[in-house]
Amino acid sequence: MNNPPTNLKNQALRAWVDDMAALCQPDKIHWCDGSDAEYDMLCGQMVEAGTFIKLNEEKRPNSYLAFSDPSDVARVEDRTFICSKRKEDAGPTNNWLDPDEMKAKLQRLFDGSMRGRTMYVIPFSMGPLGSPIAQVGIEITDSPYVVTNMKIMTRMGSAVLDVLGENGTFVPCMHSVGAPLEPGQADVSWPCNRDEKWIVHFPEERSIWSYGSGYGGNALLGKKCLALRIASVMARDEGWLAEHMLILGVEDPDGQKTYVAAAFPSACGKTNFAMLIPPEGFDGWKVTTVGDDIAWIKLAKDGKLYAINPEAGYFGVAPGTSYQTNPNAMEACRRDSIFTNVALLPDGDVWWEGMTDEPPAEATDWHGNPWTPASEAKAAHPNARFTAPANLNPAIDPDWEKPNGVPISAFIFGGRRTNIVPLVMQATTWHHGVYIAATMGSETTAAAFGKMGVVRRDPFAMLPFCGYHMADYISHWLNFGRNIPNPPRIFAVNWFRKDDDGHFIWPGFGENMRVLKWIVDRVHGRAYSTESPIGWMPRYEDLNWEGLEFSREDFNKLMTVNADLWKEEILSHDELFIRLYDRLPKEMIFKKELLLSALWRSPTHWELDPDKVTWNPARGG
Ligand code: TSX
Ligand code: MN
Repeated sequence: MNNPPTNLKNQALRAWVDDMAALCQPDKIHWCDGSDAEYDMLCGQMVEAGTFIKLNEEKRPNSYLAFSDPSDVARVEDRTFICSKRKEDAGPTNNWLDPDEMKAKLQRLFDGSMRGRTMYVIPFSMGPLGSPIAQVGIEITDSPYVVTNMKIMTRMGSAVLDVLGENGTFVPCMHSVGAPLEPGQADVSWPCNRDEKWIVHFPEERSIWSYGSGYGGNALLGKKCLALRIASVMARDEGWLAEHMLILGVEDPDGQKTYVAAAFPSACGKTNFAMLIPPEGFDGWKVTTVGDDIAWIKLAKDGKLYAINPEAGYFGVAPGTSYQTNPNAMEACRRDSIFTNVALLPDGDVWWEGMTDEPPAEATDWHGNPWTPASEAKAAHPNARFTAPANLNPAIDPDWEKPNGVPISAFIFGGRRTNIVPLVMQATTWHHGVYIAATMGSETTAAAFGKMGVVRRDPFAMLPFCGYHMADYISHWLNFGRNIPNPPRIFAVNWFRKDDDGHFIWPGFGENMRVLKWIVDRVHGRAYSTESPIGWMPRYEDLNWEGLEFSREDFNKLMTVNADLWKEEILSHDELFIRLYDRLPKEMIFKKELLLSALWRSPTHWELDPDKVTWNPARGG
């Protein structure tokens, strides 16, 4: 029943697979070799089983569509646990259960959980094969959907066993959809467990157990579970960074290349920014993608930071993606891709809200029901995804698979804020940058996430992805900075400020290049900036406006720092700080006090000239 490949030399892996097979009692064990033949075979099987619909070979070559169970459409944060030995080490922002109790529970759940199914063993590398920054994981799963997605999203298969060798270490990633089949029981197209889902991490032993879901980050365990939650623990222990960041390269007309890494919470258009196309007025400038979601960053002997993208594909949100908003992503999923919960067109192609100006006359929605533009429900689920190979992105960086990574010159942190936060500013120091990142927030957009327009703090965009105490994470960033001789500059951006009529002031998308250029120019000492109470800011004349009509007045609307509102903003940081109180580094408190001091203005001035309580770059300090 168990036929391990001949290049399996790792006894620990052999023993673990034997143990898990005994526990889960699958009908068969399949060791994935990662070949195209294996991929085609599994896709064919899933077409047979009704999990996959083969898309039109002319319109969408070698591509498939899956509709998930309606109970299984997103990451389940309330079912996600960090089971460190001590609750304090998971911190107040993570769910926690005692690891021994959790293991007992998992043993019960996984006991016979794969009956009637095939157990797949997926060797995968997060990062280029053999890269000194990469990590090996082994995912055991009973989902062929997971296998095919892991083939796109990671370096997967036989070659990973060679990298692992006899004594290499790997992160064991145990996954079951939690839907065993009795003899003769017919399968469903999207097996999962509607009653129970568990996404569990054991940070001390660096292992992952996931039960009950077949969707995205719940099931493709290399991504959020390994590359962020477990890797963040490794990074803390070993002195590097595992970040929820895109990595992009900016090439200027002289051919000079500058790499930046940027963190945004969800729904801020991270993938769009990673694949930005410079607008009119930027002849000779080029933006290239290294990664769109995760960065692993190490300090090298030359004193610079080098980053790799541990992934090999994009698991991107489909709705809103179009040839207008992100042509490179559209090209990446032109072929060889898997779509989940988008709509099916009569011609065998896919569609989703925002893909075209005009909706199609008819489609099959993600529930599998007939859909027309008159239908009340959406055709695609708002969290519908494409799984696309990174090397199909026309803007892929030539060095995206460089084993030692690319040098990072700046960090950018962004959020979705309709007022108060300016378009762009630069932190004055590393610890100021850490403060900005620690207190970054995004306004809620969908009613599903609670009240509209409420700011949710999401430190470093890592709140759902940090495998330990968030205050220790902030300390780790401060510590890390202490060892860098000439650290990357840190910037904050906000594409989402609105005017009094509720309209976005900034056009965003490709026009963000104007901000990116200023950031790159600042890094190289080529751009001017002026001191505001909350950071360094460009004046109107410090950005390139060629090819865009954007007035000085509108720029001032984007950049105005209202002292009253900013004092409230900074006082509201206390809500987060009190939550993290017992381990919060003192720098955060000191910085908060200093920022408040900088915002203080003489009340007599306020009375004489209310305008003096606001600062904008036109007037300078
Ligand atoms: O991704 C976005 N970016 C970053 C692009 C590099 N989005 C989409 C966010 C949801 C995922 C944006 N939305 C951006 C942005 O910069 N800005 C906005 C807001 C906005 C939306 C529409 C328009 C302008 C701004 N204009 C028109 O629709 C014509
Ligand atoms: Mn992400």
